[in-house]
This record gives sequence, structure tokens and C-alpha cells, in this order.
Amino acid sequence: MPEVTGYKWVPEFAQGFVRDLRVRWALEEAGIPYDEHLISLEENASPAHLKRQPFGQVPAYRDGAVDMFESGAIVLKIAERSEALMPADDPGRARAMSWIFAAMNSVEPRLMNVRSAELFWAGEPWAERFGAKAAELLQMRLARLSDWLGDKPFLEDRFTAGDLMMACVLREIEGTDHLAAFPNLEAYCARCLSRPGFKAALAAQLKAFAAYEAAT
Ligand SMILES: N[C@@H](CCC(=O)N[C@@H](CS)C(=O)NCC(=O)O)C(=O)O
Repeated sequence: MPEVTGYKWVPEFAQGFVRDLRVRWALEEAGIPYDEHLISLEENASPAHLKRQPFGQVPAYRDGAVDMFESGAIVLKIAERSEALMPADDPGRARAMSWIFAAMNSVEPRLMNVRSAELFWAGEPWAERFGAKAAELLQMRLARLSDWLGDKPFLEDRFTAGDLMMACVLREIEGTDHLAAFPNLEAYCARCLSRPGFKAALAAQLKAFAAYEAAT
């Protein structure tokens, strides 16, 4: 059975946002059961973990055939094996692939700049100006995404792993002013997150943290 490496516990602000969620969601959509391999925050720097994830992060993933790191690569691998996440035809697969990379390379870095200024660097003398510029650049990118989506339910003609990844990125700013300017993106994000696969993945990650908290 596939095995997903995540954390035993993280601080509350990160609960529900650790990136093994992306892998869990992909497996849920594909209907593939999996085992959890949960490590502590300290263990992520252990030689054994660094051998599997060179940057000391989660997620990692392994099954009988592959041993992988990087959430995007893992989701792509799972998607290649499941039509629930990618169409069977080559042009359709190429589009889904493009959206996975777009979410992680074109949208997420701009969003992370904004969130880092707000959450991690707040109070630094330069953070306010940096954050304002970062927010402006994020709005420009979201405007393009919003134009592309228009009134379609998904980025292409059906739900794919590209939507999964884009929704994982957008939910970081769900309910904030950053997304409020784009009602179609807000509705799109909510549509993706209402899928049973997402709910099951989120519940599984949170259950692990709750179990750890109850035991300590
Ligand atoms: N690009 C990596 C990022 C993974 C990542 O940022 N993981 C976080 C949890 S969401 C982590 O393990 N952080 C601990 C650290 O960087 O030391 C991916 O998408 O898999």
C-alpha cells in the first residue's frame, strides 16, 4: 500500500495546511488507500528522513515502485495513474500538467510573498512596503487566472489534478481581501474544496494532530 509521510503534529496555524494534504487528496480522488508515516518536526532533519527528502520537509511518498518527494511531483505521479485526476488523452494530460505547474510556479510564489509579509515578517521595518508591493503583484496574477476561469467550473473542461493543486494554493488566501476581488475564484476554490476527496484528506490530517495532542 502507498505510504505518505507527514508530521505527527504542527502548531495550530499550520494544521490543515501541511503539504501532505495535497498527496492525501490526490489519493482520495484516485480511490487509492494509503498508510501514514508520521514523523516529528525534529525528525525531519534525521539522516533517515534526509535520505528521502533532501530538504528535510514533508511530504514524502513511497509505494512498491517509487520513493518520492515534492508534493507537485507526487501528485503528478498519482495523477498519471488515475483518470480521476487526469484525462486519458495526451492533450488533456498535458493541460492538467500545465496547471499543476502553474499553481506551484506562477501563483504560489506570489501568494507566499504576501502571506510571509503578513505572518512571518510582520513588524520588520521593510515588511509593510514589501507586503504592499507583493499584494499588488498577486492581484495581477489572480486577475489573469480569474479571466481564464471566467464562468467555467474548472480550469479545463473537467476537474483535474491541476484544479486540486490550484485550490490547495488559493485556499491559503480564502476569506481574505486578496481573493475577495475575484468572486469567480472564491467560488471555484469553494467548489474544489467541497469535494468528498478533499474533506476526507483534511479530516485525516487533522485526525493525526488531534490524536497526538490527546496522547501528550
Ligand atoms: N516544495 C515542497 C515544500 C514542502 C514544505 O514546505 N513542507 C513544509 C510543510 S508544509 C515543511 O516540511 N517544512 C519544514 C521545513 O521546511 O523545515 C513541496 O511542495 O513538497
